[in-house]
Amino acid sequence: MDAWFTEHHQAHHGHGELIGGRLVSGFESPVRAERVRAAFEAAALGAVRSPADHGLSPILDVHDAGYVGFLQRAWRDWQALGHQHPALGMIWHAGLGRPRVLPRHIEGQLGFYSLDAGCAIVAGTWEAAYWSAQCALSATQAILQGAGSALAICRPPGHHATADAMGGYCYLNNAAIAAQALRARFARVGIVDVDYHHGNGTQAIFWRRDDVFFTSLHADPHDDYPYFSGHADERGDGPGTGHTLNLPLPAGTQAPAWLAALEQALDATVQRGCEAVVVSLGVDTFERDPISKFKLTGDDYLEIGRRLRRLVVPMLFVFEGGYATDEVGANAVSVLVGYERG
Ligand code: SP5
Ligand code: ZN
Repeated sequence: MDAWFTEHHQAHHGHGELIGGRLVSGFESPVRAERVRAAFEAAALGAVRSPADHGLSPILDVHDAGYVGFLQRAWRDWQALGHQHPALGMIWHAGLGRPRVLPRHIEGQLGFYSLDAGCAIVAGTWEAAYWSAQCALSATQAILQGAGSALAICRPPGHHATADAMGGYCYLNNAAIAAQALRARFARVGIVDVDYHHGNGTQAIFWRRDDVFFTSLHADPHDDYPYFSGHADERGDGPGTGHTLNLPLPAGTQAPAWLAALEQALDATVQRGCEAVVVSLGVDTFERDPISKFKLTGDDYLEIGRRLRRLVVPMLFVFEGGYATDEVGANAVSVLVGYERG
């Protein structure tokens, strides 16, 4: 299995988020991707490659053109006001639900295009988000050309970004962009989201579609981010009804209950006839993750990889969350080792 990685991710850094009314330094830091790359190299699973430039077109197959344009020019517009500090989304949000009219002012646009206060924009945010998506697209290309598996070491992550809004450290939805691109060859694509948080952005993107099956194991939204989606009764709408499966789990969940839920997710993925699968690979389910409340251990990640082998279809791993910087590389790569070597 080869991996795709680029140092462009380093252009996005140094922002914080509002937690308890205070700006806290960012958990979503550049060292995370570096650790995954280093662990992948140490495991000698395959080559680490630089992504090709697949352009904007596959991004616009998933994302709203107005939103993408905003991401491209937001830092410039913000700087034009004389600001040096990061532009923080949602400081002027109009409330839940979609505002009707896009404001002209950059402050208003930051609110319009944000789901929450977890996404700041710095000078290199667009560069990093664009190349993160290109990593996913290059790994997708390998799958389309016949590879059995591939890893996209994406940073920033993607699964909280909707078609037209950023949220939860995510700007472009790498997993959704990959799944959409996989549709060029595979009639039915599955997305198995194992990040600690519900993949609300991915769910929203495929909510009304029956060609991409989305299933997610995550913290119960009664108790944890993203709070407003991920309940078990959310199953898709219209033609997409039954093509979303949410498996919320309580705080303190350990491997036996988590793996039992994974089996349900995999059963459903097989049952829907998915011909290729994208794994939204967050390892913030780890017992020592600083923002999460599940209790998976390092060894459990090997077992997750072994269980995924049951899906005998091409599998694309897209890196998402995981904030225990000392262990994030080993944990993510353990999933791949379990998958490749059993
Ligand atoms: C991709 C991804 O994993 N995004 C996660 C976004 C989570 N945002 C909310 C974080 C709230 C953390 N609150 C707990 C603080 C513990 N000191
Ligand atoms: Zn997460």
